[in-house]
Amino acid sequence: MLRPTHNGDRYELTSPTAMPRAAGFLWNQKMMIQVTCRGYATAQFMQPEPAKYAYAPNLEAKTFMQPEQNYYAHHPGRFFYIKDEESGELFSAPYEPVRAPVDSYTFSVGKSDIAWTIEHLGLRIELNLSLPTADVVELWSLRVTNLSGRARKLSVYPYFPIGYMSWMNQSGEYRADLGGVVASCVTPYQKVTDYFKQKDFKDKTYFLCEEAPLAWEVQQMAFEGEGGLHAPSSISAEQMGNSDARYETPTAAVQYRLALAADESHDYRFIFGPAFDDAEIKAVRAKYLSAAAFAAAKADYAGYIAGGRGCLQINTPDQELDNFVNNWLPRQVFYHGDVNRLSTDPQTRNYLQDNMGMSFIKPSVMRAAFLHALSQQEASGAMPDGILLIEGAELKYINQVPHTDHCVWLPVALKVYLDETNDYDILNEDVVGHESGIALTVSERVSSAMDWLLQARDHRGLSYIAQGDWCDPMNMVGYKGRGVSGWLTVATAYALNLWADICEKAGASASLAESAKHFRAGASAVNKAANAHLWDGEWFARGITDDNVTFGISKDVEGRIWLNPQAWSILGGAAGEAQRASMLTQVDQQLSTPYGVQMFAPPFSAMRDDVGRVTQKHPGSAENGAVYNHAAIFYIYSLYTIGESERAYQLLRQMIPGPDEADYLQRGQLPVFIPNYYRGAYKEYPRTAGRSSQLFNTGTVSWVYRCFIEGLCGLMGDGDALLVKPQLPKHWDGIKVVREFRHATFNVSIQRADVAEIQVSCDGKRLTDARVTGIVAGGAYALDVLIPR
Ligand code: CEZ
Repeated sequence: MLRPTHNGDRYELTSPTAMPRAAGFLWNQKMMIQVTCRGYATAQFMQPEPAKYAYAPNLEAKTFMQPEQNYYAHHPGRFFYIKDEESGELFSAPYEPVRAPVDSYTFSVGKSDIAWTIEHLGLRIELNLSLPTADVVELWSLRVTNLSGRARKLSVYPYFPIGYMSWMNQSGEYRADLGGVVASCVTPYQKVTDYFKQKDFKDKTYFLCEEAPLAWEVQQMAFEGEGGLHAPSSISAEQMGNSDARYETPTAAVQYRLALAADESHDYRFIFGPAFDDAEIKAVRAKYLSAAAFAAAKADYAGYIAGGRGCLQINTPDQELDNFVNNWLPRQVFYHGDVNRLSTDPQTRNYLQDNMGMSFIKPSVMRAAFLHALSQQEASGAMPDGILLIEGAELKYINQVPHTDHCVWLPVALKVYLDETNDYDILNEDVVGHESGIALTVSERVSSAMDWLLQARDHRGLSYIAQGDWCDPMNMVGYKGRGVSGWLTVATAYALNLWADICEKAGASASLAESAKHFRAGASAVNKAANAHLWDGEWFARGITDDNVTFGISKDVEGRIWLNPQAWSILGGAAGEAQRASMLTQVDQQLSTPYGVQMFAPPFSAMRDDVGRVTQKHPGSAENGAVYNHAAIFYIYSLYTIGESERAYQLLRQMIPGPDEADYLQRGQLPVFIPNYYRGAYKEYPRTAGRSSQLFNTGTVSWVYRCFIEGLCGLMGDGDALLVKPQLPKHWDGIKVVREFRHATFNVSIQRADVAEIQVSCDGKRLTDARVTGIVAGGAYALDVLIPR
């Protein structure tokens, strides 16, 4: 039912009903589209804020990409009806809206295209969606092949609903001069100032046909008639009625008559997207709407996606795992670092972690992003809630709510970059403040951010939370100005220690040595405070509210134990060995599920107004006790840092759907990305536990990649060396790895053997310790690594 194909380049699903929300996604620097196996689509483009060109049938609020998108009959999608003109039989590809059971069905997600092959009524329908690299336009091709061995008479109807564009002005018509349907609207507004902001918006949606159709419907009501979407009246009729839409909901549906001899096939091409005016539509047609232009655009786009290939190929006893890590994981890491979730003001923590992942793919992108983020640091040393990426961008939505954790992510992201590149020169780079105009070096700025964290603490030495920390919706713990975050406290210690490490490594200057001492001392004070006020006996508490109530502790009935304080107390050093042992046991007992580890448990069943809106989310969804993968990967990473390889690997594997069929069905997702969460509430709601959010925007993936590279394979940069410290799960005897590092290629074989400690040979020569030095760019090295049984 489900399998990787084309040497891992594609992933196929052969049922439209087994996992109805299974989807693939494509993006370029201006747009993204997620399409389900059944044909529903969610697309947005940047102008410069995210906008739509195919709308829901009712007015949609502007919002971020949602988890667990609700698809309904009139949801935007891309559909193709096929009618047998002789028998009157009807079906649609990929599957919606007719939902006719078909003879065979394949949904095939590629890295740079999404395709379907459907066979029914003696016909084969092949659909393909691709994007160009730099324009906002969907490239659709359709091939109809007659497999029936006799001549056939068909009608073929692409149907691309456009939806409710605007309450002010919307219309649509077939434009013979442009060769397709063009719908127009005025993006609704009320403030005069918005007129000036919006007057250059691409308020037209076009659907262009390479071959002129016989007839069309541009008015949604006329298209459906009394038959509804399953059997639209205009399709039951002999010929479509050539309607237009005049302040009526527009649609793009066209009709072709097609006579096919036995074994004959016919190709169609269509383009769909937004435009400002007719001239732009004409230009996009000339640029893309031909067989040759499609082929060229596809090749170019495939090259662009291949640019995000990553630095690791693994060959382990688990082929499904290899497939994900070698093919899909770096693609998702690249997506995040390349386009920052297509936002103009990414949350600072997201921006830093998404770019952190680029250290493994295109380190120069991470470098530039890091400097850019620092240029927006406030005079106090604080980092803003979001990073503005373009002139005129504004902090919106969640970025208008004060969160106190943003500084933490600076040394976290920087550490990954430095280990991967050894580019310590970045520390001396001048960064001019975007508002102040003052130039400070990177190390001065990071130090000032660390000092900000040190002072943003209460009399007990615990970190204020304001209206949120990493957990966005934890907005009422500290809104009165007193509440503190247990996670942020131990995370502050981690950040300070990391920065102290970096200062020490950077060495030479007396002032860096001084900073290292200062922040090391700070970290230890913070950890002391954490232990004095947050240790609950078997684990660390999540925080203390404005009214001095400690929560996330054994006596809580809901939200009793949270993952983040445990994970980061391991990383930051607050937890001693005995504490770690009891925390790990409690996490195993209270938070583990077959789909990964829950962010906390038990989930909240009702509002707790001294914690905040996180408690109002549905139990087991998102931050309310889901297997929230970002939190899970922090924990996994922390496990690798203390050599807990077994636990780490088990959880890492559980983050990827599969490999058995029951697991795929429960998650409902193809293993082509990691979603931001799987439903939790495993004890309370087992029926829905494990279900994927299908949301591919998540800070998780850069950490997952890091865990595979530095944790499992143990091939991590350290100064001018490559450190070799694999942590394979017990049931593996060995693996093979190709690791690109510092422009050299390492072919690594890792094997269990009768050795007491790790032994590394490089090109046949035994190394005295497990570090490869003297790496030459362009070189190729063979590493033989023996690890204890
Ligand atoms: O957004 C993510 C944030 O982008 O939630 C994470 C946070 O660390 C990321 O920076 C954990 O809270 O506002 C909400 O309630 C949303 O649910 C967001 O918290 C969440 C969304 O899933 C968006 O991707």
